[in-house]
Amino acid sequence: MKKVIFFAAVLFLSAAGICSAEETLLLDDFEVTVSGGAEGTVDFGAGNGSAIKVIGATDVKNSGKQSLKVDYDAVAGGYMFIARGSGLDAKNAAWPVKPSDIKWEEYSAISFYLYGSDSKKMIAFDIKDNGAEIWRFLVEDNFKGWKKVVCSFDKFMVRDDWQPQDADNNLNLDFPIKIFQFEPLPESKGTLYFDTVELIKK
Ligand SMILES: [Ca+2]
Ligand SMILES: [Ca+2]
Repeated sequence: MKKVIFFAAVLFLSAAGICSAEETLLLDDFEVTVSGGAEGTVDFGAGNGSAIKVIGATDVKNSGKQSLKVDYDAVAGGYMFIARGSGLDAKNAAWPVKPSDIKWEEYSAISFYLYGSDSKKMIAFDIKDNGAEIWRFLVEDNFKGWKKVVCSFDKFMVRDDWQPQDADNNLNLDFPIKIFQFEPLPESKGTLYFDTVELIKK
């Protein structure tokens, strides 16, 4: 009997160890009434022939009550964006947690859940740093259903195709990060869901 209890205790402790091995901070769960435009809760749009529709989906979600559902048509030469964070054109698109309240030095990665469609197309995940410089992490949609995509800060590449006019362009990822955005890249068309954006402790 003692042996059984011992093994049970070992199992419990190792399970607890696995759980605490990855500490996370929930940055955004998309638990908002999704709207676009100047008063929007999500800053999204498309141009040069590409089109996008963004809504909250309660039927397909990873955490909370809903995810972000993105119907998109990304054509050659077109662009699109689905962004949340501080300082966006959409006034109500800030994360539930303030960027300046986060101890960024304690985290090594940002992650999100993607509900893939196995389209074999690429999706860009961009972050905007404290100097307005945009950094990019690329993900291939090569699976079906939910998957956690972990983007280590040291794996982001500075965007060389476009930067905002006020970007510091110092090739340094300056914290706090203020904004993240998704962009399904051309040419592709379909439906994706995003949920549960987190920071992962070192
Ligand atoms: Ca959610
Ligand atoms: Ca910078």
